Amino acid sequence: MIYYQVSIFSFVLLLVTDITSLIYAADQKSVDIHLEPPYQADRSSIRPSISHAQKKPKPKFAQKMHLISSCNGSYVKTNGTTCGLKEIMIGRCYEYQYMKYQLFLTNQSNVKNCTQLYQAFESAVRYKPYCNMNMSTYEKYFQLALSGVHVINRAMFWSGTYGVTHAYSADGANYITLEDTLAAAMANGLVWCGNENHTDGFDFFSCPNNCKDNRWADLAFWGLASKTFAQLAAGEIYVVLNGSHANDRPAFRNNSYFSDFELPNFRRTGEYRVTKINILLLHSPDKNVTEKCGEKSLVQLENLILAQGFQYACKDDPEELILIMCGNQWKARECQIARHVLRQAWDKKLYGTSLSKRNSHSFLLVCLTALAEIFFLVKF
Ligand code: N1C
Repeated sequence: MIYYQVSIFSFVLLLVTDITSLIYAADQKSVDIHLEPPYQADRSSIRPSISHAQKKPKPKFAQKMHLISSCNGSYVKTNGTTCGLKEIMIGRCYEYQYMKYQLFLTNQSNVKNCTQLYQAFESAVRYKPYCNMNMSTYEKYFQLALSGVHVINRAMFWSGTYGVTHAYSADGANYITLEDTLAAAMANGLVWCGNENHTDGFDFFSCPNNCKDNRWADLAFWGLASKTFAQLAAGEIYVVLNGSHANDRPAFRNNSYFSDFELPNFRRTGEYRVTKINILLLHSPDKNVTEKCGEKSLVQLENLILAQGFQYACKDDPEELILIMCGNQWKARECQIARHVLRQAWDKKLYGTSLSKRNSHSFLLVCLTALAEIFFLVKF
């Protein structure tokens, strides 16, 4: 009888342990950091656009919606200009200057007039057909927003590593990415397009995001943003690339924003020239390594960089970036040892001794209980 009770107790114990670890595993999955950029409605890819024949026809109710503004108090999700575009952009400009970077405490002369900035943006786009845009459409806006700005030794570029790079740059606290500049922060994640027939001058229902006859329209804002940011970078700069792309996609590829708008625009002369380009090549936990420093597309990139007269360095997986990758994928095979060593170091910091041994004892106890259970179930 006692054996029977012991078996039932052990069985329940194991079941509870199992369920807890399942819940825990599910929790972990939901917070994975991804190397790829998240979906961004505002930035068109440089890759060949989808042919118009492939596009789905608009549903009928959509045609009617076009007649009314979706921003009349009752919010309706559309593919058009973001409701409150003006207020959001001006608000972000104030927040950026007076809260985030606290410019009022430092360089007074560099504070921008937010209303004037928004007006430069608006006059480039309002009442203007989206597909007529080109790479000079937003020139005035970028000139105003970024005049007098130089990013020295802290500019960070990336390709195929959006999540990790932005976790690492930490909103400009460690490094500065394009999104950490005022010009890009004001527009990041927003959608807009002009419409000459609409009373507001914006189309709040639908914005095209690929113009069949003018690829520059899709690149007008973010292409120029990338180019301008590259021109502001000075000293040593950092580029985070992905060396574990699937389908043989190279870490450095033609037709990317980085290759088309950033690399050709780094300054080679003058006080604010770029001196050295540091490549940080990442390999995602649990994914295959497709390229390392000194291989394939990295050789091509090195040659381009040296030909432009910059120094070149490449490092595979700097430790601080491994920690960021493992931070949210710590179940990955490559992260297990790091996790164990960290636990020991932290236990030592907290308790002056490692608890890991104690943890492994309790694990042993669970295993023994399980064995005992099997033994008694078989026997009785
Ligand atoms: O085409 P990519 O990378 O080489 O572009 C990355 C490069 C960065 O250095 C940024 O300065 O260009 C800039 N940039 C962005 O800041 C950005 N945010 C979001 C380029 N693209 C950006 N996105 C979206 O990611 C956009 O939709 C575009 O198509 C992808 C490009 O990502 P990529 O191929 O990884």
